[in-house]
Amino acid sequence: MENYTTNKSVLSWIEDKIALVKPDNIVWIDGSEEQIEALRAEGCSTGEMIKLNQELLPDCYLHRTAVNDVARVEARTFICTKTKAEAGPTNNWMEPDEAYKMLYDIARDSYKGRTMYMGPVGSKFSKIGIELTDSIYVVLNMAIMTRTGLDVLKALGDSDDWVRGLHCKCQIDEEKRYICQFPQDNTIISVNSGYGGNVLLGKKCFALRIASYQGWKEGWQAEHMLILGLKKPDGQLRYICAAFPSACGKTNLAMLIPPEGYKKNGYEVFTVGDDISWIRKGPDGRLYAINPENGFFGVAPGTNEKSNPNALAATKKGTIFTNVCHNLDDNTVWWEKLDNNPPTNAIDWKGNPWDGRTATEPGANPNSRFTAPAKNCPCISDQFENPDGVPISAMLFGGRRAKLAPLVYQSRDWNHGVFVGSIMSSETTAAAAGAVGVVRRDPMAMLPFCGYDMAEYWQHWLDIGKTLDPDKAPKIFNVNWFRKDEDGNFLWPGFGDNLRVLDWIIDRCEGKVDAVETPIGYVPKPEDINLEGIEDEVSEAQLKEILSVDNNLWKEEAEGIAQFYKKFTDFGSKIPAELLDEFETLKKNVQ
Ligand code: GTP
Ligand code: SPV
Ligand code: MN
Repeated sequence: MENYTTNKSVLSWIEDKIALVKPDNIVWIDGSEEQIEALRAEGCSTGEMIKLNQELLPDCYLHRTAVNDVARVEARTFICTKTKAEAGPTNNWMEPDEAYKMLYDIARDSYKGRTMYMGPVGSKFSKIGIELTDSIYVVLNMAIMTRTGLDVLKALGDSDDWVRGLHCKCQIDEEKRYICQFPQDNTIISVNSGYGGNVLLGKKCFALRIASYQGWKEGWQAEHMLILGLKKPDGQLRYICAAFPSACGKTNLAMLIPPEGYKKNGYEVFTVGDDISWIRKGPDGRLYAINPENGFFGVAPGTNEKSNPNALAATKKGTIFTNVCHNLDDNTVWWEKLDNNPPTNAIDWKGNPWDGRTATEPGANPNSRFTAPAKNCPCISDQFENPDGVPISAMLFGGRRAKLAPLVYQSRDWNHGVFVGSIMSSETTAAAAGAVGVVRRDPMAMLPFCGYDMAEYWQHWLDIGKTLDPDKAPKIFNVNWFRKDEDGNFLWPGFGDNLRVLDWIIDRCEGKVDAVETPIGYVPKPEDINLEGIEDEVSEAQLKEILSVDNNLWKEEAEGIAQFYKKFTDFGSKIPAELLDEFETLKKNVQ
């Protein structure tokens, strides 16, 4: 091991963990293509990975997780801070010593007969972590999702500022599945899962839960936000960050294809990130965002040539598919809404024979995913690797609300924007285990990902705002692509047509368009949302409806907000006074 690093904190932590889990073999991941190729071959020889048609899908593989292990497990995710108060009312909490003991008992000897893979992950500019795992699938995914390799160890030098990650796939026992974050020890331990967000420890565990805590201590922010660049006909680029809960449209918005008329006029969208933003103030006083990831772990179902051709193109090489349907006729993959030709000779995500003509169950799991290299994406931004990040003009919050929230509204100022983020709510999706379609509060889309007391997190947002010149601060908006009519049909076509809303948002940021003041903020005048050339007809009446604000519904909403805030006061958390003031204003406004 000393050949790779002489860093004492790294060596002693790893030696400790080797003594705990007792692997038969130990492999350092150096990030080389040869090593990755050898691991793919080994994964295929054991059946862990399935090699797909290499002519149609070069370097692409399929993996199926256990049927009870297909989504993040929020009920089994813990923030292990010294006190319960530090974790706040919205997180599960465990006392760190107790948690370590329980996790080490599960992890003890669990690598016997297995190989331990050790990969340093992270980027030059950002943060460094090392994940120990006994899963080739995890190694291959991490090699796509992060900048992995020995250069990272060199960059770390002798520092002990790195995140320790231990993953034990062990036996898949749901009752012993735990995803534990120890923000005060820069440590993550994940046991008894082999699925995405539970085990790719660089993603939600590090880049959001641990990083949000680091950002709080160090004066920056880790957010569940996409980053896109919007080029307008004037040739200038503006950047937008958007926080939507899991499976609520971040990847789709980040890779948006402008409607024909817009394209002709010179509009273009570039993707900087599709899931996570690290945000800090730049020397010019504006907020800048980087994407700490190197790939996309995207929802497969619903991705198609029309909804998101850029994401689809990104999956054509070097991609790992998880829990999709395997088409045996041509050894490719399929998922619901990929096209209208489901395979007839296939294996479904559970590993059973599947025929699209007669099937009554989906061929792909609703939370099946692709892990695709960011560089494959046809619209990847030329700023993707810029270590300084991109300057943010607007921040968007949004979720799935069938009735309440209008298509778009703008907050009155930063503090009101933070309030709008704090009261976000959305219907749950298949991205997390549990019921789907239930409305729940998900502040800033961070409910499952905030590594400390959410009330302190809101305070952190407000404190950042205080350091910003209001002229330079991003403007904050809320969007809702998911308003439905009485029959349950979406009232807004969404996808590429969302550019019509982004266009208004940028014009608002630049003071180029008026708006209507409502009790909840500023909404567009209907005539300022350009519907020219829209394919799925949106009538004037329909547009008026989705821009409308119903005071009665908002009065009901205020009760929901009061209940949610009460959770904090009951727990002993301190909701910032600014947010309580904003709440009073809202209640007065909707009277
Ligand atoms: P995570 O990776 O879980 O964080 O999800 P995400 O926020 O990146 O969501 P994604 O873009 O993958 O979209 C999830 C689902 O929402 C897919 O089924 C999409 O088809 C659907 N979706 C995305 N954008 C829109 C939209 O504008 N309108 C409608 N109606 N559906 C959308
Ligand atoms: C999400 O659930 O928000 C995801 C997928 O992006 S996972 O990596 O599983 O968290
Ligand atoms: Mn996500």
